[in-house]
Amino acid sequence: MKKTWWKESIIYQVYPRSFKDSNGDGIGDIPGVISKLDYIKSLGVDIIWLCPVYESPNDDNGYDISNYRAIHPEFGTMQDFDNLLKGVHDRGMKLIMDVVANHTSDEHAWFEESRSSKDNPKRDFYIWKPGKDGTEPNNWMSFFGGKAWQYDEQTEEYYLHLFTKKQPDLNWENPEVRREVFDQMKFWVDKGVDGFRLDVISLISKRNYEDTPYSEFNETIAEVYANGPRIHEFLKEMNKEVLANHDVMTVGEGPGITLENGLNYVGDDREELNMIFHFDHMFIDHGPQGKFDTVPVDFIHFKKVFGDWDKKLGTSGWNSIFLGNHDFPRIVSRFANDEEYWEEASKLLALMLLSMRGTPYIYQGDEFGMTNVTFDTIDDYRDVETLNVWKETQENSGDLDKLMKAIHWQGRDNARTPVQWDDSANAGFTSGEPWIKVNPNYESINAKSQEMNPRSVLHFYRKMITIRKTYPVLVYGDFEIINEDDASIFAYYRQDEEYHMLIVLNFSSEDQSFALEQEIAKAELIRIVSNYRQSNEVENGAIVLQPWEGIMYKIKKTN
Ligand code: ISL
Ligand code: CA
Repeated sequence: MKKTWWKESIIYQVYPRSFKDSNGDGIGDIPGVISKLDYIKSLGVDIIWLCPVYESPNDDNGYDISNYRAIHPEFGTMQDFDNLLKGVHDRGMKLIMDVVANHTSDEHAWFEESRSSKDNPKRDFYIWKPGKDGTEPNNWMSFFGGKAWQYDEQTEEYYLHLFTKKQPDLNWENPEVRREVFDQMKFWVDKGVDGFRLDVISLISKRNYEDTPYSEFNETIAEVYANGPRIHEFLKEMNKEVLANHDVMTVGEGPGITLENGLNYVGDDREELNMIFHFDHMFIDHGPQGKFDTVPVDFIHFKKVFGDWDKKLGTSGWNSIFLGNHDFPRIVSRFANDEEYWEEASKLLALMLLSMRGTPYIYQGDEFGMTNVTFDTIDDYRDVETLNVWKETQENSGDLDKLMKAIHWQGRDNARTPVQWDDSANAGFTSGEPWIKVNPNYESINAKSQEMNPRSVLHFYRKMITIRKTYPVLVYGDFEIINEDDASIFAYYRQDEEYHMLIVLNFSSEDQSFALEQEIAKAELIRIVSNYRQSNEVENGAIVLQPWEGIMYKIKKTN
């Protein structure tokens, strides 16, 4: 297996709008990120993934770009960006940009031209179709509710938007579109950025528009919207035009990428992407009607997702390990326990995230256990997806109480409340009125108080990061799940020529006994780390794990 820096790195994701406000307008900004670079560095992470900071009308918080080469004034100036990049590099870290190239904003100059007339030279930059029998060209649905087609009066045709109607999809079939996208990427590479996170890159090549049948949305993504016929051709072209000859990394966001086709995106011999984010564990609690139709997480399936993907990508490609981001609930609330065992459970997830094969991604605030939020009224929510589904449900006289519960579980704003820096007003995020309310638990959960407590979640993350850097087996070593059918314990080995590690994680609020395999029971086990002050000893070949306890052992090799 080839060794490289991005396999050995730990990535920290910054959603700048919610990170740190420097000027009191209530919106996080680039100078705010700069002011926290020492903090980020102190975690021990290597790379910062910066969510979009480009010019945008903010229909989808910057994932609707109106100018790829300009910084949104609410985030600062290009000079601020250059200072940020320098600050990151001066501290020995790297920075990757978020590229949103499946679609632009409808306020991008290209779209304004494109929609102006059928013979405008930019017409073909987007996907325009005449209606069929007086209605949409086909039955495609938007990821954010409603039809994926918007009728435009001016030229009496429909344009495609897989996300909101203010996010028209670019037509990648047009070589000029590809050239423009690659050119703006080169612009950032020339500035010295170290790579890209590519938004919904699995969707850029479209299938034919006539009759693509679909059934249930999540399954439909893979078969209808993602993995289109020219996807690999486009990615190879991007690689050749932008990435080759630069030491930059890529991670492609891949809704619809499956176990069967994942390696086609990241295989060593493919010259496409370095890593992808697949969604098999992110959609795990989505019911037949999608994310707001929540079903319980099937824990055995959850483990299997990690096992299966490692088998596919672990050695002939590379995996990324993440449990959440700006689109999903807070990880401790979703996969663990944010009440009685909040502290243990937050640490347990750190232990898991940083002991698997693949590049780990930490989302801002997770490093000190930020949780979901439960606002009582829809007026406190900001996310376009949440607001759309609310409106739709209202119009259809649906059950709004039920929906509110689902929003509390699944809404994207769970991850977007401001980072809780301290226990002062607005959690130290802003001196003004924050664009979205702070989670009321900031007085007990915040970075400052944990900084002062050596046993905190925050310090545990630092410890785990140090451990990952100390034992390369945690990066490259084989990953093997031990007890696939155990409904409470996630246990696995990491192993190479030098080391043999055992990780046991109790994902339940009860004591659980874990029986060691015979060979292992005979060996000497050295405890490297645990999230409890006091752990039980191995007795009669078994360990009794306390609620949400996680332990990593080094198994002494005997010859
Ligand atoms: O959160 C989701 C919907 O419930 C995901 O399916 C999400 O839409 C998908 O992961 C794509 O996300 C990315 O592209 C979107 C943007 O809104 C997200 O913030 C971004 O991460 C459109 O650009
Ligand atoms: Ca600001």
